Amino acid sequence: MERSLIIFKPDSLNRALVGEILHRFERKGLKIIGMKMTYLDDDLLGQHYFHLKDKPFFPRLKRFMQSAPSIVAVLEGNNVIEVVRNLVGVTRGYEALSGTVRGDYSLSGQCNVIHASDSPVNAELEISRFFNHDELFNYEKIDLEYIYAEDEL
Ligand code: DAT
Ligand code: MG
Repeated sequence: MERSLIIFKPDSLNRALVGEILHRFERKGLKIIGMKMTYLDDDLLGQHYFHLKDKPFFPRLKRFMQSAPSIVAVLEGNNVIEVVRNLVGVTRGYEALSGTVRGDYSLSGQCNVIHASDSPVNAELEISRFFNHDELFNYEKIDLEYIYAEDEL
C-alpha cells in the first residue's frame, strides 16, 4: 500500500489546527501508521528542502520551520500521495482553492501549515529520513467483534 509523509508545520501547531487537518485525512479513509513531534534541526531541513537551498528565502524558511516543533506523520492508503496533495492544495495559501487545507487555512506562500510528499520516490526518501522502521505500525482496523462483545466481568 502506498505511503506519504506529512509534516504539520510550526504554524499549524501555533494556530491549533492539527486536529482539524488530521481529521480531514482520517475522514477520507487514510490510515495513520506513524506520528511524532520533533524539532527539525539544520541537518534535517537541509535535506528536506535541498531543492530550495540556494533560494534567497531559504534562511527565513528555516527560521520559520524551527520556530516551534513540528508533527511528522506517515499516512497510508490507495493512491495516498496524490490524494493528500489534492486535499492539501497548491503551495501558496493565497492561490490554493477553497476546500483544500492550504486554501482554507493559509494566506501565505511560506507559512502554509502542512507539507506532503509529492512523488513515490520522494515519499519513501522522506519517510526513511524522519522515521525508523520500528516507529511505523502495521495494524488492521479493529474487528467489530471487539466493539460489540459484552464486557467480561
Ligand atoms: P510544496 O510545499 O507545495 O511541495 P515546494 O516544495 O516548492 O512546495 O516548497 C517547499 C516549501 O518552501 C513551501 O511549502 C513553502 C516554502 N516556499 C516555497 N516557495 C517559497 C517562496 N517563494 N517564499 C517563501 N517560502 C517558499
Ligand atoms: Mg515540495
